[in-house]
Amino acid sequence: MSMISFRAVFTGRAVRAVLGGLGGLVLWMSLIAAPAVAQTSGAPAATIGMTNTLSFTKDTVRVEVGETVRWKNNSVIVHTVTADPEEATMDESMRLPEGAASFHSGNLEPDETFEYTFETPGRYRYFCVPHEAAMRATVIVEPAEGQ
Ligand SMILES: [Cu+2]
Repeated sequence: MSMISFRAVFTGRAVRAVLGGLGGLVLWMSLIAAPAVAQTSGAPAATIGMTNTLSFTKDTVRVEVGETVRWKNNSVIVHTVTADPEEATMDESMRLPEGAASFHSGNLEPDETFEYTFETPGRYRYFCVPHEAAMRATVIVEPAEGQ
């Protein structure tokens, strides 16, 4: 056996060993993760962070009617998730689709989360009350599959 073919065989075995190990790890992780998924039957379709640099981590997310978006304050300052004309001081900071309900998280302290389930399709432009001029983003809600 030449050195080259020996190496190829050895490498093949090493790769299989690593893949086998990964397979076990993935299986183990899926076993660990399964109960958590089952507990939160309304698991969010999208998760958006809120940062120290006054931004939402995703400018735009797309979900379907009936799906939930979760926001998490990953920063050390208070933020809100707001699409409520009563809270807005600028016309351009928010927009709701026709017939859609408004929403407002109230103040979210560091590490707090807010979830909202969208029941009306359309484009939602929302903002953070303390940082209204800078901190805005969009959720696009599409009709549920089959509608
Ligand atoms: Cu903010």
